[in-house]
Amino acid sequence: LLLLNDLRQALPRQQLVLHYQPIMRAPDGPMAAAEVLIRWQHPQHGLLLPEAFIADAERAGLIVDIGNWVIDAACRQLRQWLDRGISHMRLAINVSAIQLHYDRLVETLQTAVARHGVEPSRLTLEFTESVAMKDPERSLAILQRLHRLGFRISLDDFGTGYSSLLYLKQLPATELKIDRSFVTEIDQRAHDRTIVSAIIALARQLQMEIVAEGVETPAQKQWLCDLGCTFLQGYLLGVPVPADLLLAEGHPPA
Ligand code: G
Ligand code: G
Ligand code: NA
Ligand code: MN
Repeated sequence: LLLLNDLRQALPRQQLVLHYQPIMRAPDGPMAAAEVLIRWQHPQHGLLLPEAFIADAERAGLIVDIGNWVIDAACRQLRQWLDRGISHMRLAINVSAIQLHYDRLVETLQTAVARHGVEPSRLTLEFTESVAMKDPERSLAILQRLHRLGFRISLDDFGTGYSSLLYLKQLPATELKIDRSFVTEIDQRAHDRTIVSAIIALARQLQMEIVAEGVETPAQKQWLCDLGCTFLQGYLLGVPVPADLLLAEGHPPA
């Protein structure tokens, strides 16, 4: 409850910050994009991860304002990278169910890309299956609108939700992200390899790119590449870092 009062002040007090985690082209780069991950620099509790406050933000009706800030701040950062000649840079932004059903999401996104002069195709919007399955008809209509405007659509945590394949077929997704629960033991369990291989086959047939998340070891990476994964994300390739460290020496190159 105490945190919730603080959370209301987090935006006006400029305590929210964005970290960026590289998404690398398999097997060895270059960086294709970065996922935008929000953090809260709390004056007493230090740097808080989203699991400490996003659910509260949703319940308290703060997630739309926070989400709008994320979109604008991410576009501003992208513009800075583009101005510095990092011409291939893209960002992936997480969008929660409440944001998707907020009637001005499309407008907010259009305003942000126009303000900062970035093409919509430089933004990938990450939705989970459960987000898309909440009011499926309406979600589909919004996603189709975003897709027509040129935004890229990614289905996050794929395989953990309960969307039907029929629904998947209609989704204008450009990308599937294989949930890290299928990656963690991929080098030990033939069963997990079978599932990942099936997801990749499905994505290929539907002409979607495949991002594996939670890649932590060289053995996991090797299996994912052998199975045909096109992009990799995880601590092995790069942890989430502030913007100025993403492209710094020792971190994945531009
Ligand atoms: O950053 P971390 O690695 O702890 O992310 C945990 C979860 O928080 C992820 O599921 C991610 O989708 C979610 N998340 C991170 N940043 C944002 C954000 O800007 N908006 C929303 N809605 N969720 C986010
Ligand atoms: O998919 P989603 O957006 O929910 O997940 C992003 C979350 O995954 C973030 O909290 C990020 O910090 C975390 N993450 C990124 N790479 C790794 C990894 O290699 N291992 C683990 N355990 N978590 C990771
Ligand atoms: Na995500
Ligand atoms: Mn995910």
